[in-house]
Amino acid sequence: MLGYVVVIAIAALAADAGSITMTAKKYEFQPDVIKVKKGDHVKLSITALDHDHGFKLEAFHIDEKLEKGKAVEVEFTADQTGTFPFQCSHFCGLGHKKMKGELIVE
Ligand SMILES: [Cu+2]
Repeated sequence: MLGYVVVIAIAALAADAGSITMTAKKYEFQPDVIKVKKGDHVKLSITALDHDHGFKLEAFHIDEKLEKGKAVEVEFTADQTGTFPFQCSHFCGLGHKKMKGELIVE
């Protein structure tokens, strides 16, 4: 019985989290601006299309490698307001340093 209650609670949490689909390719993330509300449980599903890339969102201690063609789930709680940069953290070519975006938490 207790197990059943726990399963329902997890399902409710998952339903609460809006999932954002993102792609990464030379040299951009799409979308490159993400807006969420403070307190949101954010779930990103990121797929690198053309090359291995990386997703680094330092303010939330996230640094994930994105293997080409494989969707990577990144989850965190947006518990602070502000504008936070994210960038590619896996060298992918000449434009690598320009491959970045912003997370806006309102
Ligand atoms: Cu890169």
